[in-house]
Formats: sequence, structure tokens, C-alpha cells
Amino acid sequence: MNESAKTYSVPSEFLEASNIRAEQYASMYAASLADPEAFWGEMGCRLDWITPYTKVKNVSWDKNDLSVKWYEDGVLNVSVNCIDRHLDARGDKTAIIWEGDEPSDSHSYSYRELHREVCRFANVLKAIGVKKGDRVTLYMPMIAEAAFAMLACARIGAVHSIVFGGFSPEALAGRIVDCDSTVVITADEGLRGAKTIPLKANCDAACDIAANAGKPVAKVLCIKRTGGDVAWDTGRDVWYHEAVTSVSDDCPAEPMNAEDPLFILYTSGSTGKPKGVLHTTGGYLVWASMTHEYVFDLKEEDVYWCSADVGWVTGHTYIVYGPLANGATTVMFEGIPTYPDASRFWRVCDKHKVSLFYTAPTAIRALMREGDGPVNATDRSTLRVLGTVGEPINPEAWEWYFNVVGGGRCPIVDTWWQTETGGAMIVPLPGTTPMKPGSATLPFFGVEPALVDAEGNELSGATEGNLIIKQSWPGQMRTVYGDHKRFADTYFSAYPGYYFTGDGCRRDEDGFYWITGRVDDVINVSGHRMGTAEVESALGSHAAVAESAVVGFPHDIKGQGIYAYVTCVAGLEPDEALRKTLIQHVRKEIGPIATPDNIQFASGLPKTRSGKIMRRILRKIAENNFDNLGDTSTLADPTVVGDLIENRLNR
Ligand code: 6R9
Repeated sequence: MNESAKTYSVPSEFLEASNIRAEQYASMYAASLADPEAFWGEMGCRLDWITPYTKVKNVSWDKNDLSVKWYEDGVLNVSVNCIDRHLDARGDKTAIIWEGDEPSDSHSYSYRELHREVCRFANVLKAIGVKKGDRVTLYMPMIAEAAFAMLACARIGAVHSIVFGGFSPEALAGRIVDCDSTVVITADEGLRGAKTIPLKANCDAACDIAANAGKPVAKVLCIKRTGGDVAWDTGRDVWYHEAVTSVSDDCPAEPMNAEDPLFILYTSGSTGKPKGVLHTTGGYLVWASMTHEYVFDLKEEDVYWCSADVGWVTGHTYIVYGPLANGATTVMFEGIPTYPDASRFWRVCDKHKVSLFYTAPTAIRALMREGDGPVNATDRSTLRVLGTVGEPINPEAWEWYFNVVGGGRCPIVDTWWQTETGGAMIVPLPGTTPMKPGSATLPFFGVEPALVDAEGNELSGATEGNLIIKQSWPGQMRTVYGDHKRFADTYFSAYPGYYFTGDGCRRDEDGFYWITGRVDDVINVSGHRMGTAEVESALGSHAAVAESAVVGFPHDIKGQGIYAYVTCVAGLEPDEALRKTLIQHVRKEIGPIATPDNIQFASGLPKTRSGKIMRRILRKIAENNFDNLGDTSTLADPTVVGDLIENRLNR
């Protein structure tokens, strides 16, 4: 089917009021590539600078001399840009609407109240010894204090590293140790869909692991969320509600260089342990705020809601930094789309008069499965723009989102980007382009995408290849924390001089981009990146496992599921109990998001004579599509393939 034949024009009532039109996009885009210095020099003025920059761009993408700097002599503070500078005009405007897990539980904070909360939080951090440049790990539920903590770090120049609350103690400890973080902020328990998550207990376990690794955590700052019982280490643990009683409401903001680190966020790659993606201050905030404004056609009176978790990059850029830098009203949601029922998202939209809504394809698919009823039971007339992020959206889900949720009135913005890119990169700016279900359409300002073949030859016209980006943009990551060589090796060595995204992509005859998914050993489960190597290493750490190979397979709701092939140590007869044990083991090592959907025990894995596992074959078997396995003649033992097919689990 020629998918690109299906085109939707922007609904006319939207178009009439949209901030920018096709002609303006085209001329701004051309200007952004022709003279990046001039373009970004001007765009940097959207922020308040303590010392204005005189240099705009200083970038080398040579992998032996890799250096990315934007606005390098400018001085600013992110929390001032997200809060203080709005106080005169927007002091009483709502900055954050927090919607709790229970529909009866919500609270709003004006910009003035946000200022007070963040200053107090910053003073508590100072009181427990946090200084400029220190790394602070956040392991928190979706409560307003998570945003306060992020902004408080930014206010005093500390670097936050948020670890998603669904990660296990082992995964948390690995991230604490990697960035030498001696302070952790957590809560007693998290609450999601009426289930509690033992955050403090997990944090305690992580602190033990870190201490055993020679990196003891000095302070754990704990927010009381549920009031559940927690263990307490009086020398280490501090209750936030107690510490905050003795601090001032005002905290001067630390002047930061544009290239000082703002945050580290760990993300999975195709090899090794997760990488600490480092973002800095000036360029990141220009990118976060500008993309947020243009992608969502932001207007002063909008109520904007991104349903992500702050543990992921989407939560960083599009719940906290982008919206608040723009003086917008941003919703933070603690719960899940299906609690108390499958109408929850749309009830929250009605309750808070949400006009701009941003979620993930996996959530859309899960809700679509419940039928139109739960949507139709709600009003949704305030909605203007609907966004999606995290993985390719299948056209059926796109059309349901557009027609049923948006009633055909709201443009869909399918935003392609990555933890590494800081913000949206390929995206239909609403009002500037027709939409094609499943296509992220066209590049944002300053983004020069290209498709290359395996040898690095650039491909022209309508074609398919690996997606690279040809020039730097202000929001790009600056390094892998503590491992600049890994930054160079991962992103700048496959195609010298260019940034390699790790994604495959098709470009159609209209020049629209269609992301086809990862071309490396990264799988995308419900929009969450998971390195197959990470899951293999978790499996391999169990005494029963001799060897394992993990691949992704198509999954109706999650996009991709996790399929693991396991060979056991000699003499061990695998059974159902072992399968369950291994699943629990992976959950313990990484977290519930890494739970294998299938574990197939095998007597051997298909390997080349040089010992390389042929994942291509394993992927096909996991997809239940083994008629055309390709060339298997190079296998050391071709007979294992028959056994794998016979015992396959996805039929
Ligand atoms: C923001 C975020 C990045 C990977 C990326 C790609 C996939 C994200 C997408 C998309 C198709 C979209 N991805 N958005 N694929 N269409 N609109 O998700 O960051 O967690 O680092 O994942 O997600 O494969 O390379 P991150």
C-alpha cells in the first residue's frame, strides 16, 4: 500500500488561528540552514541572559575532536527563565496543575507559588550540602515536588539525574554510582492506578548496593506522599516536610554558563550499560522552549498536558522546561490512562480545560482497544492540538486519535526525537503542513536530516535508509557523562562528520519522513528504549543461564515486545518454574519495563562459525515468520534452527 497517498489537510478552523503558516515555515527553515549563526543568534534572545552571549555556535563533529558548544560565553539560570522572569506579567497565572492518581486529588500552583516552592526546595538542598556542580539523583513519583526538585537543582547549579520510578534498586544503584551522586531525592511511596510503589524501600536497597560499590550515598531526601511505613536511617535520611520548615522562601539563582551541565539522563543503547546523556543549560533551553511553542502552536491561554513521566526525556523537555520557559500552564499527571477507567485521560482534559495534549502511541492503542465509548462519554471541546511521541504511530491509531479523540478538529503532531536530541526534530508544525498518518513529516528549524546507505552514501529523492543529521542544533546532547569517547563512538563514527540517530527511515515523494524504527539492537517497548544487551546481561547473571539472546517482536499494544532465547547450563532441565524465576530475575535487575514477554528455552542458538549470534534469524522466528530465513549456510550448526522453530512461542 502506498501509505503516503493518505493525506489529511489541517482542519480549517485551526488553520485560521494558527501561529505560523506554510510559507513562513519554509522561509524560516531555509534561513535556519543557510545561516545558523544568524538564525540561532536571534532565537537565543527568547531567553533572559545575565550576561548576553557574543558567540553563537562552536561545533566540531570530527570524532577525534568532538566538541559541541552553543552560546558559550552567555550566562543565565534555567529556573529564572522558567519562573522569575514570568512573575511580573504572570505571577498569578497557573504554572503547574497537578492531577493525582485519584480523580478527587488535584492542586494548582501559580508562578508565584512555584517560585516560593522552588526557592524553598533549593534552600533545603543547600542545607543538606548540595553545591553547584554536584549530581543529585531523583527517584520520584509524578508529584509536583519532582518539578520543584528539578528546578531547585537548576537554581543552585546542581545537575539532576532522574531515574524512572519503575526501575529496580539495581538499576537505580548503577545510575547513582555512574555519576557519583551522593544525594538522592525520593518519596515514601509512589501511587499509580491505586497501586503503591515502594520507592523509599527501593532507594534503601540501592544505597546498600552503592555503598558496597564504594560509593556511599550521604543524604536521602524523602517526600511524604502516601504516609506508608518506611525504614529510616537517621544519619542519612531527611524528611522534606521537616527540613523545609526552617528555610527561607527566597533563594538567589546561581549564574550558570550556557555550557554548564543542566541534567544527566540515562538511556539505553545497543551495547553495554545505559549511557548518561548530558544536556547543558543555554542551547537546551532555547531548543526546549522554541520547539514547545512551535510544535503546539502555543497561545497564552492554553492549558497544556504531556502525559509522560519526568523519568523520561519527554517529561524533562515537555512537562517542565519547555512549557515553563514559555510561561505556559502545564499539567502533571500522577496516574495511568485506565484508572479508575478508560475515560480518565479525557475526563482530565475536561476537568482542566486542556487544549494541547501530548501522549504516546502505546497509550492510544491501549485506549483504542476499549472502543469509542469511554471517549464519547466526555466533552473534549477544549482540545486544539494532539501530539504523539516515543515510537512510530500506526495509521489506525493515528486515525482513531484524529477522528475519535479530536473529532477531526485537531491537528496531530507526530514528534520524532530522542533523549539525545533534547527536543523535537522531525514534526509537522500545525498549520504549516498537511499530515500523513504515520509520518513525522518535516524537519524543525535548524534540523538537516539525510538518509544514507550502509556505506554512508547519501541517498536522494524518495528512498529508504539510515537517518543521520548533518549539522548541529542547540538542543543536542554534549557528551556521555564521564565517557566522551563513547559519545564519539556511538554517534559520530558510523558516518564521519554526521550524527547517526540509530533509526531507519523512509522519505516519500513529497519529502516527508517516515521513521521505520531502530536499526540497532535497541527495542522500543511502549515507547521505552531497552537495549537487548541489557536484558541479556540481566538473564546471564542468573546461575541457570548459559547464554541468551534477546530480540524484539511486533506487539499490538506495546509496539514491540521482548522475546528471549535462553540456553541453560549443562545438566539443567528447564521448566515453567525456571521461566517464572528468570522473568522475576530480569524485573529485579532492571525493572518491570524489561519484563520478557516470552522466554524460549533452546538447546543452542544460531551462530556463525566465528561465534556471532545471528539475530536476524531469531527475530524472524520471534515474529512467527520463518518461511524466508535467508542464508543459513554460514551457521556453525544449522540444525538448531529447526529446533527453535518447532518450539517457538509466538504462533
Ligand atoms: C523522545 C523519545 C528515542 C527513539 C527514537 C525512535 C523512537 C521517538 C518517535 C519515534 C517514530 C516518533 N521514536 N519518537 N519513532 N516516530 N514520533 O522517545 O526519546 O526514549 O530516547 O527514544 O524512540 O526510535 O530513536 P527516547
